[in-house]
Amino acid sequence: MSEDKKPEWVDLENPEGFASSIKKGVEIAANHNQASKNRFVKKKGQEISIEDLKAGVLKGERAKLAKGITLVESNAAHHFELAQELLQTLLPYTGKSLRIGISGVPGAGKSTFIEAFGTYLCSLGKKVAVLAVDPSSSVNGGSILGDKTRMEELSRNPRAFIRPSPSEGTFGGVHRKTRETMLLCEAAGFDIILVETVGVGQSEAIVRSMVDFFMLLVLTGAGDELQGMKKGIMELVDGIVVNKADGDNLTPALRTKSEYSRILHFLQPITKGWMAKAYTCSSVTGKGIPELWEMLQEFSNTTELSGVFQDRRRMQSKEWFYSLIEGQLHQLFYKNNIVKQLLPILENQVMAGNKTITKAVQEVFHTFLDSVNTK
Ligand SMILES: Nc1nc2c(ncn2[C@@H]2O[C@H](COP(=O)(O)OP(=O)(O)O)[C@@H](O)[C@H]2O)c(=O)[nH]1
Ligand SMILES: [Mg+2]
Repeated sequence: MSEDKKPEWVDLENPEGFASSIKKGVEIAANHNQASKNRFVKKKGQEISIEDLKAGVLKGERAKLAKGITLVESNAAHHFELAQELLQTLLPYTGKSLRIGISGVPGAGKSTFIEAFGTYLCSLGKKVAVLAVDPSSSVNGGSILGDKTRMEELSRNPRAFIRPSPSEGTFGGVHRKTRETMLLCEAAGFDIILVETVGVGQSEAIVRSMVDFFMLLVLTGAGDELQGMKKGIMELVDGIVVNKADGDNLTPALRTKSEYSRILHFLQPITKGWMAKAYTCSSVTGKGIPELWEMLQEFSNTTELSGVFQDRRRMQSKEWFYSLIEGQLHQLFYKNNIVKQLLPILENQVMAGNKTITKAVQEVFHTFLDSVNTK
C-alpha cells in the first residue's frame, strides 16, 4: 500500500479527498500466459491421418466429418494440402445427394423453413446436411447464432448435420469451403444438402453455381417486394416459395403466389425442361412442406431422365475449375511485389494521360512475366 501513488491531477491542497491511487505494475506478466500458450503447442502423435479421416467420414462419423470440414476451412497452407488429399480420396463417394439452395431476404423465414423442411425429410428417413453461405458472417458473426436457435429441433436430430458459414479466407474462400464441405457431407452419406444464403450481393449467383435446385423464399406483399427485387434473381430460380402462408396471412400469400407465378411464366427457365413455379407454405404449421418435397422429387426425376441434371453438374465443375484458376491468377498477379510497386506508377501515368492504357497494361504484364520466369 505504501507504494501506491496519487495520480498527478490530484488537488495538492487536499490529496486525501481523492480516493483513487496508482498501483505499481507487475513486472513479469508474460509468464502468466505460459500455461495457456502450452494449450496450442501441438502434441506428439496428433498428426492428422487422412486414412483415418476417410474411414470415419465414409462411416458417417460426425466427429470425423467435423474434423474434415475444419481441415477444409483452415487457412493454413499445410492444412490446405491435407484437405485436398482427403477430398481427392473421397471424390468417388461424392455427388449422390440432391443439392438445394435456399435464398431470401433476412426475415423471409429461411432458417425456420429449413428447420421444418429438414425435420420433415429426416422423418422420411433422409439424412440432411445444412450449410450456409453468408457473406456477412465474416463481418459481424452473421446469422450463425440466430440459425442455431431457429434450428433447435433439427440440430438435435441424429439424421441432420448443421454447419454455419465458414469465415472468409482468401479470394473466393467462402465459396470454395462451402463447396468442399458439401462434398465431405456427401461422402458421409447425406442425401439432401440444403445451402442457405442471405440474398445480398453475389451470394445468390454463387449458391446457384453449386446446387441442383435453387429456391427463393419470399414474403407476402409481392407488390412492393417485386418492384424492389432485382429481376436477375428471378431468372436464377427453379421455384419460389411464399412462406408464412398461415393465419391472416394465408389469403395475401395465395395472392402473392399467383403474382409470382405470372412473372415466372414470362421468364426463360434456368433449368431446361423445368418450368419454375410459385408455391406457398408455412414453416410454422408445416402446411405445404410435403408438397414441396414432392415437387423436388419430380424435379430430380425429370432432370435426371433428360440428362439436364448431370449436364448441370458437369458444367458446374467446369466453371468451378476456371473460377479457381482465375482466382489463383488474380492472386499471383496482384500479390506480386514488382507488380505492386509498378501499378501505382503506371496508374498515375495513365490518369495523367502520359501513357496509353494498352501500353501500360503491356508494360506491367511484361514485368510480371519476367519476374515469374526468373523465379
Ligand atoms: N407465421 C409465420 N412466421 C414465420 C414463418 N417462418 C418464419 N417465421 C418467423 O419469421 C421470422 C424470421 O424467420 P427466420 O427463419 O429467422 O428468417 P431468415 O432470416 O430468413 O432465416 C421469425 O420470427 C420466424 O418465427 C412461418 O411460416 N409463419
Ligand atoms: Mg436465417
